[in-house]
Amino acid sequence: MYMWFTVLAGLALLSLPVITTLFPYWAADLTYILRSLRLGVRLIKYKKSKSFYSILDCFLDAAKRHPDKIFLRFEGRDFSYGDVDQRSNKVARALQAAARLQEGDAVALFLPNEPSFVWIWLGLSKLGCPSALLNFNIRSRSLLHCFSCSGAKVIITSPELQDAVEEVLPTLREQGISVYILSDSCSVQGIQSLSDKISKASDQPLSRDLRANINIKSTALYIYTSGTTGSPKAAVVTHERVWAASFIQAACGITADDIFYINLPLYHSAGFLIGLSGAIERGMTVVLKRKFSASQFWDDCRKYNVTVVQYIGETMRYLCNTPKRDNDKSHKVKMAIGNGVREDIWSEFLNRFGAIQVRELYAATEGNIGFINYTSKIGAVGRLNFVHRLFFPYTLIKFDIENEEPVRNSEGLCIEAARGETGLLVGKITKRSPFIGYAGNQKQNEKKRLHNVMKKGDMYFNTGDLLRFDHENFVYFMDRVGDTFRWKGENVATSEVADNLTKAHCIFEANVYGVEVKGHEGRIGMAAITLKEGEDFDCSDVYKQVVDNLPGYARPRFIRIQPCLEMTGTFKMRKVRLVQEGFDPAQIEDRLYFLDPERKSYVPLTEEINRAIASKEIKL
Ligand SMILES: *[C@@H]1O[C@H](CO)[C@@H](O)[C@H](O)[C@H]1NC(C)=O
Ligand SMILES: *[C@@H]1O[C@H](CO)[C@@H](O)[C@H](O)[C@H]1NC(C)=O
Ligand SMILES: *[C@H]1O[C@H](CO)[C@@H](O)[C@H](O)[C@H]1NC(C)=O
Repeated sequence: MYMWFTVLAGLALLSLPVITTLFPYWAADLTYILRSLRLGVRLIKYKKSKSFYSILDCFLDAAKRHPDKIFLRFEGRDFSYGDVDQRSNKVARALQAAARLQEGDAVALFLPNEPSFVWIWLGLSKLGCPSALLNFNIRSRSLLHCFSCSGAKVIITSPELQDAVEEVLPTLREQGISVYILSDSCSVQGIQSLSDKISKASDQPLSRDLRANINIKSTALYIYTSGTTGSPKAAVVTHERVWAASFIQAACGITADDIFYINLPLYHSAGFLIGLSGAIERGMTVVLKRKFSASQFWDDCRKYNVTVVQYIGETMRYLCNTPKRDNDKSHKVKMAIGNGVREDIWSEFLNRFGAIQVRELYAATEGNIGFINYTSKIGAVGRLNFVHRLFFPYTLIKFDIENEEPVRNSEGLCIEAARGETGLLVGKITKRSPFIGYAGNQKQNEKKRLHNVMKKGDMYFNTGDLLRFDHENFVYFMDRVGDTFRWKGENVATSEVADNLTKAHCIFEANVYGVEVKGHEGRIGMAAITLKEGEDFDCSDVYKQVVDNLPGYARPRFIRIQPCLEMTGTFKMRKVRLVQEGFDPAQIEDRLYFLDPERKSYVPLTEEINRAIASKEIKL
């Protein structure tokens, strides 16, 4: 394989001008292929090696190599690699003694984004215990649900989350769960202090024998899906998956000298796997934030000489919405890694903050397929690449939006979508690209598997995402299945409509969805929006924007103005409640508008209009 590529590279160099004209992206393709191959070879080495080399071992090596190098910078305090190593030894010893943890016992972390998150996870790894990374925003039943999915018998929390834990404490105690809190003492019965035990414990290294049975297929973490639709599920993340995600920084060309800014929650795969684990893999310095702050973002980058930042969902839009400043372009940030940025914001971001390479990724925590946009194509989430496809076979199949299932031919097999056509992304489940699934949720696991896709008897992972491949091999994310809706027999991609809406000068954010109307097939377009500061809703401008750019069936007939949009912890918009609430002015306190083609404008949605819609006097 390697030799073959050397030959290919040689040929390419010989005929550089020709190749560049014919294949404008060849250099980026080749760099990426070579980097990926190198990383692939490393992963194979880890898989084959007798004593398994985990991300923890990688951290220990880094701590040995450069104990004094700063690993974490947080709110004015610095923690070196050596320091974090010792702290995690103390954690491991304290928990070993107090909770009698054994290799393989899962432990739930219910912690804010603080450095202690990192050394507690490392300490648990030293005992061979997987961590379940609970979202610190969840409460009560949702918290119990997520906790019990992981099968953990121990939960570790911090004083600022004590109230949330106390709320579910009776149930935890009934189930015999041990609860530890990061404080020196705790007077609540059923919650044990942990900080005092950690400070008393020895910082001597722990024996590798404690985790002798961990291998590349063992569970390293439980990471929860964001729950944009329904309750969160615990995705099982194996050590193999941790490695694969940790390589993303390397694949993007990030080095040990870079400084990485983590402003995303550590309980999510972007912050934890791509950010933190990737930083350990590189042996670099991380600037950790308690939470994302648009107003502090660039000042932090300047203060700490940050070179790589992460973004997710709407955060890039928030950065673009901050007041313009003279020093917008003075910083050392050269790369942004993330996912979910829309085309308009991407361009605005580059204009405003300078030539930053944006590495838009497409991947799901539990999925078996991912893309990186490693060229400089605005809007694309990645590129088709035959090597990638050879190792990780995937395809786009035709999808029936109305019935929410793949289209099948007379033999019962799925049909590949044409180039340029939107289809459902499915990844073949193989030994190399397994689907590990969710903890304790066989029904959900089965729902994500598709059988008889290209051949009888094959099996694919259903990503639930609609993508499009263009003729130049660029990959575009279109929508989530379930977000796209049908109206008048046409499919409406909500993300496209939202992009068009935010072009109107008064609209800041738009969350587009389809709502049912009595007596009509399908769902009609509706948008919940927020307005830019100091702007009022401009009925005729928004009307013009919508009518000039969107076909009739895709135009949001209803607009709901909200003070803020409901987001998940990872800055994705929630739609479920909005869809349920529909457009009844008697039920909704927010201002509602209706697109009135006769008045050529949006008009306030009155009871009268609502009645006329119900009685079909107004035709939709
Ligand atoms: C950032 O870089 C400048 C110039 O290279 C250096 O003087 C400064 O000390 C650095 N700041 C930090 C926080 O490392
Ligand atoms: C606006 O909608 C049209 C039609 O769906 C689409 O082709 C176009 O890409 C959208 N514009 C933006 C900026 O997304
Ligand atoms: C994708 O395109 C943008 C456009 O600027 C580019 O800057 C970026 O580097 C590309 N993304 C990736 C992943 O390389």
